[in-house]
Amino acid sequence: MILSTRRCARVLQLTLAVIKPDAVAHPLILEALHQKILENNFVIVRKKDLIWRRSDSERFYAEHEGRFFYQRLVEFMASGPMRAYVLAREDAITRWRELMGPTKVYRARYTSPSTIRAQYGLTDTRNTTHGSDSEESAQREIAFFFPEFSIDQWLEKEEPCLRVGH
Ligand code: IDP
Repeated sequence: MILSTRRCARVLQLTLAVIKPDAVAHPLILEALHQKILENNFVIVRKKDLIWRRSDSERFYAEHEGRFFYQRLVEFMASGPMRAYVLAREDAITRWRELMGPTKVYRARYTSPSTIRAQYGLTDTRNTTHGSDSEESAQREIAFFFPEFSIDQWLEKEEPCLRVGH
């Protein structure tokens, strides 16, 4: 499995996590989300702040083209700075999605009030965070945000187990 390694006694998995423009716009929320990543024992493998062009937004969310929220979504995601992370830990993909909570903020508030989207989300579109939903999408999305990052090289050369918990 390309996104996991068993070398370090525990199985580490990579995921892409993104803090969306609505949350980056508020320094205290950005800081709270960064702390949440650390408190949940993710290794921050890579991190970058970036701003998308609309064309980036359209490419990333191409699967949603035609949905009623698509235009709103692509405009929003290109509306200001974002912060992207490559994160590693055991079950990173599931764990980050659990922390985010349901896509729709109203549902998150009702069913999972302690999740990120319930606590900080503004609307169903402005819902604070993105997280990959499978190993295949993590691989594709990491390459989209971090084209200079080689997963194979990271698995081969770096020793993430030494940094778990930092
Ligand atoms: P996810 O982000 O939880 O994986 P997706 O269904 O992949 O959910 O949707 C991508 C993004 O599109 C969401 O995070 C949200 O910003 C936006 N979105 C999804 N569904 C709706 C909706 O019903 N109304 C408005 N925006 C939506």
